[in-house]
Amino acid sequence: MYLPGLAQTDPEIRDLIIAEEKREWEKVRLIPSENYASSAVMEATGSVFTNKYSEGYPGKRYYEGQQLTDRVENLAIDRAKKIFGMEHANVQPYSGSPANMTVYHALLEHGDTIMGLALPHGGHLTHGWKVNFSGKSYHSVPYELDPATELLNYDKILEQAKEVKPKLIIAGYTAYPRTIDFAKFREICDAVGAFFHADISHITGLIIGGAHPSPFPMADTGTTTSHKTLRGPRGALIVSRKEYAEKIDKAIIPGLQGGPHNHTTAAIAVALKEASTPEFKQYAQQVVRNAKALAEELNANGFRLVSGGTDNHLILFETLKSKGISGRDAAKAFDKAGIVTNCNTVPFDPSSPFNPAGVRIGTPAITSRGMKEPEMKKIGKWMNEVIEHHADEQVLARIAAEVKEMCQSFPCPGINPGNWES
Ligand code: DSN
Repeated sequence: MYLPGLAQTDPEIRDLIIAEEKREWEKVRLIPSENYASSAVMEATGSVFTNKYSEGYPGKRYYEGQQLTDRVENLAIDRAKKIFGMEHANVQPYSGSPANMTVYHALLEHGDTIMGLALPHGGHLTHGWKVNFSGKSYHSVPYELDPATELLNYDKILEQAKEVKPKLIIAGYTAYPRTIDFAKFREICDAVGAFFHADISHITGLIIGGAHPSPFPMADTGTTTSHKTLRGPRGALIVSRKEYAEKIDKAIIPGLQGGPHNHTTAAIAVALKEASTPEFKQYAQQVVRNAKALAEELNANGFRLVSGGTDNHLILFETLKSKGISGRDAAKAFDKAGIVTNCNTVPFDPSSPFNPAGVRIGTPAITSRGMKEPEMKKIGKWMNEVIEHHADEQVLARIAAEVKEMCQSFPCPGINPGNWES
């Protein structure tokens, strides 16, 4: 019997878990922030370390019984420092937003000026967007992409930084398909005396695998979630220069959080170990090759790609003007056809973030299944067919069946269909 504890206690949740495993197996999952965690990561996440409280840090805890949690956390810290080449790591943030909050709390006073990319241009809520704590507690002056190229314009960012004199500048995005020149950000920060914070949540795996330049050790601080291209559990970590270590640690506890999630810490350690293998390097390179192949196919089918293409794991395309369908309606039609995406604003999009003009996709999850360029071509063609027949339920159902058929040949890490019948 699979999931025997749940079968006895809560069959309703057991059924939902199995149904979700089937959904993840049968669909082409293109949300660029999602992935498949390995069985090893899942085992650590579901382990008894969920039972232990351990406020504090290894060797300096408030509760006893930390012989093993200290070893787990030290392993995660050492692996994070080594893989990112930074002097300090804190592996306790509950997720990406608290990780960014911690950095600001450590380095800034409320009311200080910060500069991050505007949300509708691909920045994250916690990079100073007006409805978020980061835009409310700090004086946020977002920078934007260049309207002509839809790229970062480093000269403009420098000009703006000289004018507003931020205390901290954030580089790293959730919907930017191009390479980030982190060295330029270091220069800009040095020119105006600002802290340089890199939020590499989306591209961590690419950085580790050598498929995107690293901001380290140039950046003062860095945050990353652990569940995107890194393929770990839901969680996050912070790395920094040694001089900020104490401030960061104090900002986590007692500043913002209580007990760390030790089961997550264990799984982060596992993910970092997996990411330091040659196989992971190949994975990261293939993620980018797949994104480029998919972008090429979409381009050939008349999709307007923001910035014209991609250098990383992510593609953003406009649908409202170029295909006559809103991003939300397009994403809903893709989903019916077994292709899971999310609608997204595109730069200079006048529509609301809830009903934006574009769609965001990426290749981290499908690459974890072993899909390569030939599958990207098929997916691109299906996506075009979906848009052309978005109101035709029969066509969408036929494509969903074809997608499901293709997916059978590409096993998902962490999921074993043999379990479903037991
Ligand atoms: N929700 C994440 C993403 O999809 O990019 C960012 O936090």
